[in-house]
Amino acid sequence: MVTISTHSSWLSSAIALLCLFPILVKAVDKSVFKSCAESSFCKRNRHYADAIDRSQFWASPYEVQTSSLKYDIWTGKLEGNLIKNLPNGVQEQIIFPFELSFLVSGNARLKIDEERRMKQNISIPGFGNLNKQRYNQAAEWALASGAAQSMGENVTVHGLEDIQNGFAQTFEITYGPGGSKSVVMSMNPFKMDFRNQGESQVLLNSDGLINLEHWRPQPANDQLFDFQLNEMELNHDMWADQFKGFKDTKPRGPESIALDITFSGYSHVYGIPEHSDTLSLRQTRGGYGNHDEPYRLYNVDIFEYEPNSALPMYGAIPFMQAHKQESSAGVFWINAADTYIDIIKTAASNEDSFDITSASTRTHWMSEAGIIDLVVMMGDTPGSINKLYGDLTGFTTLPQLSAASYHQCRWNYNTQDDVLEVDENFDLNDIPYDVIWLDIEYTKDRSYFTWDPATFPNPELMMQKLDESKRKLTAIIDPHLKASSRVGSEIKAQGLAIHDKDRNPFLGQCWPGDSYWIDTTNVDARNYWANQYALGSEFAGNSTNLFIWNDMNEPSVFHGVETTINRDSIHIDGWENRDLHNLYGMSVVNGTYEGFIARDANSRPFILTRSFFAGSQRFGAAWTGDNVATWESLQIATPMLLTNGVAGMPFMGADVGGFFKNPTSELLARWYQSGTFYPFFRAHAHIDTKRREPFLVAEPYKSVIRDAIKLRYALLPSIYTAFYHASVDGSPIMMPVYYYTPKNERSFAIDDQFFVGNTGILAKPVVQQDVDSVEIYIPDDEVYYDYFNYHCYEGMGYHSLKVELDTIPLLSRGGHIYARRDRFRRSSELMKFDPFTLIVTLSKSGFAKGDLYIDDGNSFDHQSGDFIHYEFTFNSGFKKLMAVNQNKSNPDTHKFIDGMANVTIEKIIIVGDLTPTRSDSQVRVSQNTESWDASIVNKSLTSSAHVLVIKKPNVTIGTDWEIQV
Ligand code: NBV
Repeated sequence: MVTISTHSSWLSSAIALLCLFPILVKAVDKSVFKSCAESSFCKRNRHYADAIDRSQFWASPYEVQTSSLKYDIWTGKLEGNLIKNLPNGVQEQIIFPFELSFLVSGNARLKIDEERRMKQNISIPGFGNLNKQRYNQAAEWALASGAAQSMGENVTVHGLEDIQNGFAQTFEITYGPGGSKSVVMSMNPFKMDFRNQGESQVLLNSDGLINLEHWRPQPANDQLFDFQLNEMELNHDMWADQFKGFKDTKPRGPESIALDITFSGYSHVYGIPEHSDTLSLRQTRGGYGNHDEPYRLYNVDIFEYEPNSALPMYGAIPFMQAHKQESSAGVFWINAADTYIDIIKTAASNEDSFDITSASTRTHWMSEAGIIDLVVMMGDTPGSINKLYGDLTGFTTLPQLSAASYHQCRWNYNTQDDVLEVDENFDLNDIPYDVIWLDIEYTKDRSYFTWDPATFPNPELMMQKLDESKRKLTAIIDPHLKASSRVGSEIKAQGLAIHDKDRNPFLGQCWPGDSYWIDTTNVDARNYWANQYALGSEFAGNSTNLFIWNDMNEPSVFHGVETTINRDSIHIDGWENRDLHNLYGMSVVNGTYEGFIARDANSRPFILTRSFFAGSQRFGAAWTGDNVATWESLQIATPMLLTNGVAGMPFMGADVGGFFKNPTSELLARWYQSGTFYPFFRAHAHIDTKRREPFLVAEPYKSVIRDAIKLRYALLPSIYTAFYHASVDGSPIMMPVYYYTPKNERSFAIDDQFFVGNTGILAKPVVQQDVDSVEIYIPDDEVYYDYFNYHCYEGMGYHSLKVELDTIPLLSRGGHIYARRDRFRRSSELMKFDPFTLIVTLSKSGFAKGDLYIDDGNSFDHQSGDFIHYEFTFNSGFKKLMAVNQNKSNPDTHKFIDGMANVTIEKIIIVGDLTPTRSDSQVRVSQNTESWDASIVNKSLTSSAHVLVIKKPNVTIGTDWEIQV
């Protein structure tokens, strides 16, 4: 037993907490969040779309000023002005300078700003030190460094002189490898048509919905008619907003930007997380099965959210992918302000569409502030779009191996004895886990960067104990800082807090009571924040196995408007929160990441965040927030995680078991069976729920949960390999079915099953109560084998699988090779030198391939070459299994590679129709100029699948080898 002394003041604080926040256990109240009609800029822009009278001769009032066009052959950049024509009688022309550039990655980027605000030639009476420009820094946050470099190579402009001489209305720029991509620009009205191999893919302003609300002086009386409005524009709440008694002063007046983006010929679009909704996005203008509200991106604290909703959530990634049989496309809308997106699908015959020849998806993007800054991506497959998006915003950080393992959390483990007792119980019950978590109650009075001395008198000792089984601890740190605490007073005194509109530090309510919020968009505040994690500090002690969880970073503000901070609150450089709201959460995590790197530059940080933006994948994992212990919540988690994978942020999970309420044992067990495939696999529970650690659950559920967790550990080498792929090419880890079958239209909307990276393992976890069978969809003509008993399934379409409580419907697609570790220990690090098992599932033609990536699982040494990356192939003709290490570099450090020299492959399982060529009992193994025999155990486990097991081939990990069967 554990013998550290503790007190139990947590109980009284828990009771106090429940009395203080009874609202936390109610269902989501949708009226807390603005609908489009309640959000003035959305209302104005939707009105714009509806008010266009297409029966008349109508054209968008935005045209390109042909005389302004300038192309620079050295940078491949086109610059010019877009002119907004005002109604008859108003002489003034409003100028929006634009820039079209072609990036090294092969993407095209369009930026449109407003001349007058760029020159800061506007007055904001009473708000002198507010920034007068449109916010133009979202890209600096979202893009990986250097990603936006443009280049002239491969870029050719055709027909620009004809435009300038007035002989033509359109001209074309070709770009990309071999000039395969192009964009056709129309002058009046302004339109752009992005083409791949000559075919239109992405159209801008083909519906004429571009609307850039230009600066104008505030009229003395708001009700006065604004002569600067075109007939489609609505004069509605331009200078102030009221919502639920909250007043939003809008000192800079109307400044929204909107644009229609059509995916020509595409009937499926994906992405724009975070929403609790299907993978293939729905239409948003009403109709059966559709939403009647646009999807909204605005980071809020939406606890107990409901499935199938377009409501905003904790994170926002303004990236949309479109896919059809022949190709894929993507658009990244680099804007961090409140954003609504309408989606309309157009049938082939719809005459309303301009340039659209077949079924298409028309989208309408509306942001409250900022500039238009968007990147268009075109490729052959959905994976190629992930690569292009990752080239821009960065790829998923390769996590520590423990972070990819199983995490045990609850609100709260109350004392350090409690932590160590849970730790011990995992061992006593033979259940592996890697990371235990502490929620807010470990702090002294909810002051972050402190430990409550009554309950955690010796955190370093606790950390040491955990380290004995190579386990880690993650502690929560939120960005609201108790006003009277050390950090609270320091950020106030040093001017590092977010300020209110009157320039006082924004004082609001959160867990600690009166709180300030650190303004991590300010580099000084970020440095301050990073320093708090330093080793030797009062908080971190000397524990390098301490990780961090940044919660409530939307930011969540108790009693705040829409659960968050006022839009007119002020960040560094006079930017309003309205300008950058959606990236604030990422800025907090960015600071934490910097703190980790300062703590130990050669240890990979692990940070969990609730709020995220495009680019957050570079810093760590996220999860889907406060779900509920219901079957519906379990069901919707899969499409939500798939969506995040499509949108470049695959390191994501959902609270296993459901955060609010108590799950039944069946629901809990089923949730673990799903969760074992979540890239971020963590059980979590509200303070108000019953304890439900796996070892507490009654049989047979306990064994089912143990098996699910062990499956994660067995597959960890393959899951880690999937993380590796995500970290170099953006591949989703939980992979949507259509990524495997991009030509099979029936697979495009499937979101209740998925593949595990490139292993070919197809999972359809049970997410319904009390079922005895599931229908699993086989999306191609390949053979599939049951993962557990190798039974064969063939034929495209649905197949019925019998399920018991302990069944996870799991098939292995023919044609793949993946690795497992079949011995279990207490944590992933203890398995480091254990042997591997390889599974080879033969395709119908007798072929298979796959890979295995391994490194030390915690340092950055892999970046200087200390890793092993095997590529395996099984050749049907020669019946030869070959393993070739792709890492041909001569690494600076070989600590890891050297350490693997005695690690072996202990078993190879070849599934499929195979007759050995040499003998029925032996195979020939070759490695490092030596050859030897290994024995075969030939088993046909079921009548429909053949399995050949090679025992102890004894090849070691590191150099190439081959086995002749
Ligand atoms: O810190 C307490 C919780 C946390 O357990 C949960 O995971 C977060 O999403 N936190 C929210 C604050 C309030 C929850 C009602």
